[in-house]
Amino acid sequence: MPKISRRTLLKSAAVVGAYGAGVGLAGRFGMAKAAAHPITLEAVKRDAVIVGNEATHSVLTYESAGLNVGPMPPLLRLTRGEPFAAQLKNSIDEPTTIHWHGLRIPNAMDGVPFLTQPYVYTGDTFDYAFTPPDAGTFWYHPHCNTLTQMGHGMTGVLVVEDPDDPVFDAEIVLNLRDWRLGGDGQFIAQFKPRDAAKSGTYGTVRTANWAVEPTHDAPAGGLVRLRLAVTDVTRIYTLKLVGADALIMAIDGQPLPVGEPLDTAVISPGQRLDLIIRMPDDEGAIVKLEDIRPSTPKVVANFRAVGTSLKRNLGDAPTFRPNAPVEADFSTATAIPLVLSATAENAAKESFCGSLGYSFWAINKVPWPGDSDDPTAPLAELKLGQTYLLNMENVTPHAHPIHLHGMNFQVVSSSNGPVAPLVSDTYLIMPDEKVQLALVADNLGDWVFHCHIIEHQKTGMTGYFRVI
Ligand SMILES: [Cu+2]
Repeated sequence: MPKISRRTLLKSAAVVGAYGAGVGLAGRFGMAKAAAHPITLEAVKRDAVIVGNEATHSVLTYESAGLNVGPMPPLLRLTRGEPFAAQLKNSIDEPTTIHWHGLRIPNAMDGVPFLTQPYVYTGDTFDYAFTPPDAGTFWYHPHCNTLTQMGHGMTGVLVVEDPDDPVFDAEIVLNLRDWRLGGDGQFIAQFKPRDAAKSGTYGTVRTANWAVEPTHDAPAGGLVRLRLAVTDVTRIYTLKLVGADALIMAIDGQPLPVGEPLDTAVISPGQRLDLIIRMPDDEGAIVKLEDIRPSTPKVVANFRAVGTSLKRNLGDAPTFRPNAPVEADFSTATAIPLVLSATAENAAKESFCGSLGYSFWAINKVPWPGDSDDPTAPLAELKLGQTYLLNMENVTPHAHPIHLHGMNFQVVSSSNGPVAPLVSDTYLIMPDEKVQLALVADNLGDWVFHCHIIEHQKTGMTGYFRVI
């Protein structure tokens, strides 16, 4: 990480005018109407106990008065259609920003250095303000030196409530992530180049809400809404629930038309899952949420039935109000080929936003050179309101959770078999898979499109679309 000088600040300030086609253009999503009372999210470095009794040094997190429960970034609760405002205060020793993952908000609020906003330097602030158009489970994280900043803790869950959300007997929100810690509880190297060139470098300690195998109490015989967000930089989970039945109600914040019985669910970095669990009737019974990928089950979290059974029926769980559909016009759609590949290994350009020093991956043969004030050309220029078909092909032997900022797509078809017409912002494309995603370019600006295995993102598997 190079030192950032004030001279660089002035240089980057000079190109502020180029940022954010969203500035002054309300678009269909609108800027926040009346200013909401802003919360403060202060990026801080501190000690925190993650595993055992010893404090881990150099943990990075967000602090917000009255909202934190422990050292984890606070769970933010917004309301669909109501203005939200947060002032980022940077108290860590390098630049940062906040990206609001999965929220369809104006480009100027998207938090990507150079493409949508300037760096927020140490000691500086940045005011985010927007009105979330969709309800669901989302999350937030930096988009600067992300492997370090996210790897050291800066990943928080964000819930957008709908005033019409059905009420359940309990709600539990879990932030699923790993840590790269050595036996002494201190951070070890965040990645290994040979792993970055494969499926990524896995954490050594798994947590849910920054706790190893936590147990949460829930009413016996009750219906519990479980919101899960995978905020890890690498790990893909295959989740299974042992000891209770559950319905999948929403994927990536988007409600399903009807709840689907949970068998196993694959959920990758960037993705979210909303479940309704029917807790056992017997007081003290334990339900286990397990990760069975690749084979030996690992406990992610436990849920303990407490009290006298409420005797609910899972079949009575009400569905959620849908978010806006992707209104694709297939008759006028333009196809955009997107080939995800490895690239000839070479050194990446130095980047203020943290280069890993390698380039292993590419989209359409172009490895992202790193965040800079001279980025590569967009993957494509999209016309506002037009429908596009992203014909994405993974010619690598690894899975990639590909994330699009600012807009949703609809899954149309896959070479791997029948697909549900899911609406999402993140698609886990498997090795050798070809998938077709329909996208309506309904939000102006430059929108990043990248793999959410952060080592892949940072070593080339990144690009952006420009909506004009
Ligand atoms: Cu990837």
